[in-house]
Formats: sequence, C-alpha cells, structure tokens
Amino acid sequence: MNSKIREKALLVQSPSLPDREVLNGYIDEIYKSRWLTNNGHLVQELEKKLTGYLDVPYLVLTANGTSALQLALKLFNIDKEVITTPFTFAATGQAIEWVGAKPVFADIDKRSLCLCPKQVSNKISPHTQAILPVNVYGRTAHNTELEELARRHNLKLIYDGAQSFGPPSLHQKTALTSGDATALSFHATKIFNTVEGGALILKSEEDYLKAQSLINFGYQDGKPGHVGTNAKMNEIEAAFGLANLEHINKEIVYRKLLTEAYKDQLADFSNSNLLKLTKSPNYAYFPLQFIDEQMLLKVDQALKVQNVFGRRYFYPLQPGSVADDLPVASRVARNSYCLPLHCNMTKDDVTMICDTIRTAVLPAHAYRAQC
Ligand code: T4K
Repeated sequence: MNSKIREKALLVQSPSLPDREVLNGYIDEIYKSRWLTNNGHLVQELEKKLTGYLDVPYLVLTANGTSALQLALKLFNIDKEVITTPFTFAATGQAIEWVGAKPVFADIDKRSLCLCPKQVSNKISPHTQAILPVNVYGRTAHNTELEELARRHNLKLIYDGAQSFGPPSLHQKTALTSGDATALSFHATKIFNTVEGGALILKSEEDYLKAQSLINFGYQDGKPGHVGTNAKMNEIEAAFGLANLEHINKEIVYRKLLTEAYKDQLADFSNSNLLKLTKSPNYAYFPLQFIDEQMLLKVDQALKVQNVFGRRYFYPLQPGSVADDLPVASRVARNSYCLPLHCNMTKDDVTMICDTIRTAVLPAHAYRAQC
C-alpha cells in the first residue's frame, strides 16, 4: 500500500473550474454590457446551449437546485401531500415543506435505489397531489411505471434530477424528460457547475413561460401577475456555466476513466458480498454499498488516516421518515458510501484509495471466510 500520506485532503467532490481565458472572455462581455442579472444575455445564451446539449424541450435557469424544485411545486400548485423517497439529500423534503406541502415517504427499490412504484402506489391518498422521485447518483428507474401511476391517479410527476446532469448518450432516453418536470442542480460540487445554480426542465411552452415569470416575482410582460419569488441565475454564474460547458465532455470522459480504474481495482471484491459497486451512469459519483455499517465505518476511518474523505450520501434518512416503515431505504442508507470522484484527482489516487479499502476490508474477509 502507498505508505506516503497525502498532504492535501482528497475530498469526495471538488469543483471543476473553467479555463481562465475563456471565463475572462465572458466577464469582458459583462463589463461591456454592465448587465448583471434579470435574464441577461449570458443567462439566455446558457439556457439555449443547455437546452440543446441536454436535448430537452424547455429549460429555465434558476438560482440553485432547491429553488428549481420549489419552482416546480409552485408551478403545479402543490400544497398537500407529495410522495417521495427518504433516501435523498435534505433539499428534497425541505423543498416540499417550503411550499407548505407534506412529504409522504415511500420505500425504495433495492436494485435501483430509486422510489419503488409499488410502495408509491400503497401511499396514495385523497390528499396526494404529486410524486417526486429522485434520480439517485444519476440513476433513472421505473419511469414508465411512475408515469402510468401518475396518469391513473391524476398526479403530477416531478423529478429531483439534481444529480443527473448529462447528455442523452449517458442516460436512458427519457432520463431528463419523464413526467412533468425535472429539477437539476449546478452546485459547485456537481459534474457541471455554475458555482450555485440549477434549472427546471419542462415539457410545454405554457409551463416554461409561467416558470420564467415565477422566478422573477411573478412578473408578466413587465407587470406584476401572480405571487412569485426571486430565483434567478445571474450573469456571473452564467459566465461560469458557459465557460464550464466548453469542457464538459472532457470532464465526463475523465470521470469515466477514473470510474473504470476504480472498477478494475475493486474487481477482486466482485465475488464477495463485502461491498458492491453501484452504477452512476453519468459518472456523478462513485458509490459503494458495504455489507454492513461496521464495514463502512472501518473503511471511512482507514481513508481518513490517508487524508481521504468519502461521504455517506445519503445518511441519515430524511427527517420525518420512519425507518421501520422503510426497511430497504434504512439498510441502503446505513451501508452506502461515495468515494472521491472528480477532475482534481488522478488514477494514482484511485489506486491508493483501493489499496486502503482492501487493507481495511480483507482482515474481516479472512475472518468471515473461516467462520
Ligand atoms: N436534490 C438532491 C438529490 C441533491 O443532491 C441536491 C444537492 C439538491 C437536491 C439541491 O441542489 P442545490 O440547491 O444544492 O443546488 C453537497 C452540495 O452542497 C449539494 O448541492 C448536493 N446536493 C449534495 C449531495 O452535496 P454537502 O452538505 O455534502 O456539501 P459540502 O459543503 O460538505 O461539500 C461536499 C464536498 O465538496 C466536501 O468534501 C467539500 C467539497 N467542496 C465543496 C464546495 C462547496 C469543495 O471542494 N469546494 C466547494 O466549493 O452538500
């Protein structure tokens, strides 16, 4: 094993920064125009480019992924019950509560780690207005069944796709266009970032225009219309996004290369049940599921000694969810762990991490084999 401990901490995520010259070009435009926000030229350009790159019908840029979720819920007048997953980041449940609705948690499917349609079906009540699945680690699952369920019960289907940025070639065809809306996050720690930022993908021009108005105080044609908010992206963030978009394909290829290196080096675990690799189709994360929490904590500790910091995405379950009712999500949350994956690390880092994991896990493996 690599005996030299890293001087600089290796974190689970690390932002991709744009080329300075490219960024400066966009910043120069801002200086010339003196236009900083309120649907400026660069926001419009980024919106157009992302709509094409992601191949989606309509896309509205927002201040962050959380505001994109809130916007979707407001757009469809959701204020009662929303069925969602307990295995997600804090923002999902909080966005639901923020608009005055109640999150109702249904269990996840043990293979996809996403909302299980059968469990959703069991939770539908006369108060249910929407289903809100999360594309965990960029995974998309059960879209056809969820669309069918939503149609049958006249519910809105809003996806939390904060982790699922990527062109159609990386996903199932309808990854970002299933249901009524999909919220994306462009936070600093995401594959594609605008520092803070997000977007809402929509299906119709009517929804698009209403969303544009809602993020700008409900203004329509320059006049107040309905109650809105301020959830606009600004020109500096759009400049960052436009510059980052220029190297996004390279970023994805590099993440793929690191993912392959992890897979190769952890292949010797493939026949053991000690840890399982979980696919992140857009290379957003490198998630593992350990056999139990004890093993996870042991590896986490061993990595920390090497100055490496993985993360338990997502632990604990969403507040308000009751673990006993959600056995699959509880187990998955206890045992899931993301290793570092980003453009500021190398294949040698992957080797060091895998060696550390092997050393931490194998004594337990030998012990189990004897029993
Ligand atoms: N839905 C889902 C399913 C989500 O995953 C998220 C966000 C949302 C909704 C909401 O989208 P946003 O409103 O955030 O756009 C991080 C991100 O802050 C959060 O955006 C993301 N999910 C979540 C999965 O991860 P934390 O609490 O883990 O962040 P933090 O500050 O601990 O950073 C994570 C790692 O990245 C650390 O090792 C430090 C490193 N880092 C962080 C920042 C901000 C850097 O190296 N540089 C940086 O600039 O939530």
